[in-house]
Amino acid sequence: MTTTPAATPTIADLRPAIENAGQGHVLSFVDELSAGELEAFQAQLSSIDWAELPGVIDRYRGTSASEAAGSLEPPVVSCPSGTPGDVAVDADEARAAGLGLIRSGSVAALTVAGGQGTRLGFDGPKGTLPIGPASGRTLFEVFADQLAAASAWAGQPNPWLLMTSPQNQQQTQRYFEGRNWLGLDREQIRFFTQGVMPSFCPQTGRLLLADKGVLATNPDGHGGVVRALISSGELDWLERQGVEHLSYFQVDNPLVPPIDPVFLGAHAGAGGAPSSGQFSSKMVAKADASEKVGVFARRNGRTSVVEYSDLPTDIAEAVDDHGRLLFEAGSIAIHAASVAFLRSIDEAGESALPFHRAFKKVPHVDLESGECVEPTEPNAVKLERFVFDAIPVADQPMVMRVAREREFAPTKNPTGVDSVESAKQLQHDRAAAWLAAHGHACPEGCTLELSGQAAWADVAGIDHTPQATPKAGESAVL
Ligand code: UD2
Repeated sequence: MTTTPAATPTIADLRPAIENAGQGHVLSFVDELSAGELEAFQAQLSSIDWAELPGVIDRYRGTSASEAAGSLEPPVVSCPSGTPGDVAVDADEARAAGLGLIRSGSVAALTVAGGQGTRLGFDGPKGTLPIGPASGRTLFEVFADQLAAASAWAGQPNPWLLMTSPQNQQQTQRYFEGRNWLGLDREQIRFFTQGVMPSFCPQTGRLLLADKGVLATNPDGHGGVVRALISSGELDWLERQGVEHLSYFQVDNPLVPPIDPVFLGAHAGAGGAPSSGQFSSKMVAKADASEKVGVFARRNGRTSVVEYSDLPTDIAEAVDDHGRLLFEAGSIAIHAASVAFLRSIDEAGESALPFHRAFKKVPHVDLESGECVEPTEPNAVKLERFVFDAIPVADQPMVMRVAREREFAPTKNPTGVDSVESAKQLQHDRAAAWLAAHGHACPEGCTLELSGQAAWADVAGIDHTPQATPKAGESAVL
């Protein structure tokens, strides 16, 4: 049976709601649009919640760009490797429980991949960036290979959900199609697209036009993942499949274990971990006070992440009696979340996931002249949600310490700190350490990388023999 798609509302249908929201000016040029432009504009306008918009704009029009840090205390940290001061977690018990969840199909991986490679000078979705130091594999391929190994071990395909943005949705999907789904089952991979928020003028609260028939918008942040999972029907789908937990990670970290049994087991409360199984996170000790990662802290008794740009320097630099940073618990943006918790977060709406605002330069159409204006100063408010704002809403959110050199290689810049170069070096270093742990030295001048199988075996605690024993000067995928 075929169904007729609901017709997009026309400008005449939309006009009353837009005018009631005080935004009638966005229709100033509709008479000049071609049929195609008009159709696209109508689709964009009908995706906006015009009833909710005036309230949101009023709440976020203020001029302060950073949120108050409030009174902060260090968080409770759990640790499977026994760091003094942390809550000890039995790694073997946690791993066994996590493997059980993976084998029973209760776990899906979730990558937030809405970002472009622009900051890296790379033209395309960030996940399509070549990153493997020995293989040249892309970020997506590195994750896919580990998921393939985990699925082969589990005897069933653990789903992989990828959140794209309207900007990179088509390109991302075409990339996977063109590469035979990176060796995974087609059915295993599920794309969904995040929403956008319109940019507005902080003085007048008016929306800006990027073109005569296009609102200026931006992706609604990785916190948009909760709404997008629901509006796309993916959360319903996960529930139907019996998936209970999502293993969440960012697209820009080639060292992340996409599915980590110890972490997932501890998240579910195994091994003595203090966790309600709603929302858990990994942390590494910050490299130094100025490292650009959010920190875990207790604010009004609730565990939270304070983004680095909102953390006052004196707090970032404060040390304890041993000279250790008081707020050393850096967020590496790896989380586990239960499907049920994400649904409850969406129901709580803005009180659970508030917007964060940024003041940006947004080119726009001048309403008088119809010309495009390139601002020289920030002229617009952009709103985004952050997924880590869900943490204080959870009953007993776990923060687990992990080894930076095994799990964190952020790829933000073309060279220098947190760059493509450093991410390649860190992957090599990790592979060399793994080779040494398997009784082989790393010969002079080698470039090494862990295969998906070796990386999965490592986190799953399974024996794995190196696929190759490299010779001096060689590149090898172990
Ligand atoms: C993020 C964290 C920072 C630290 C760091 C670790 C925030 C605000 N900061 O910094 O505390 O944990 O990562 O590397 O999260 N994304 C989307 N849609 C969006 C926006 C972002 O999918 O609308 C994805 C993006 O593709 C990437 C990730 O979210 O995978 C991180 O986004 P970012 O680059 O804005 O955050 P960053 O690196 O400044």
